[in-house]
Amino acid sequence: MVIKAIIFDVDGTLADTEEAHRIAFNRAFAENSLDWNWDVALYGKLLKVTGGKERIQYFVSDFLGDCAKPENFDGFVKHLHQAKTAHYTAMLADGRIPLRPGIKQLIGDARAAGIRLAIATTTSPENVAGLLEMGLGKDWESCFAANGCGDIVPHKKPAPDIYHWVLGKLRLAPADCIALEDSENGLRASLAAGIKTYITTNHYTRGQDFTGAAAVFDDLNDPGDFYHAVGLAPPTRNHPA
Ligand code: XBP
Ligand code: MG
Repeated sequence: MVIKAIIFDVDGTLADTEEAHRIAFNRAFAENSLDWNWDVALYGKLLKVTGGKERIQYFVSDFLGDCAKPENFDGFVKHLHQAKTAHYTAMLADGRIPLRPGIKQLIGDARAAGIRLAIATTTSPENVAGLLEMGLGKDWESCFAANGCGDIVPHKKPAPDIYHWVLGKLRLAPADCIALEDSENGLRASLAAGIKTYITTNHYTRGQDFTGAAAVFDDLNDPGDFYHAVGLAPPTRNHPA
């Protein structure tokens, strides 16, 4: 199999971001005088639902009960999520969320090998831009042939929509690509799109069901294992971390 493109998930894969998301949610709740506090254990449960707006809706309906729903619930959720995104992008701008070890090297080596790169994520576009501008520099967008994120598709992961969107942009068949994901939701999305998928776990996703994954890695600290699994030449050099 000649890989023509690697499609990257963002949160949990390119960077270990969910703790920062969790803190940003809680800051948005506090500044809106809501006594909600998503601790690590609760957030781990709420990650069952992808998309920040959908996650807030899930929390209210399934954890607080519909009685907690304010008037104009959609507008309320949208406002809260905008506040949360402002807190999250501020943390990104402070350089507090680095790319995971091995990611920058993989991106550089894949590009050097002529492999196209793409993004398929449920997070918001401003979050992708903030993370990758800090991690890859101002011209980060030139690294990616397609950037599928947020609300551009009607159904978020585990639905395959975002992967179908990216394949369309790449004008490639699923068999020409591989995906790198961190979660069961992400794996179900990429497999439903017919894409061979590798998993790199984190503390929120370790222990999830990765049935169907081509391989599961704790991390890419030694990308040689990943390179061997996907048929890339071993890393030639360490790209600056
Ligand atoms: C992870 C998600 C996102 C983030 C929060 O996305 O499900 O919702 O948790 O980001 P992925 P937003 O793993 O697909 O990158 O609040 O912007 O949704
Ligand atoms: Mg993810």
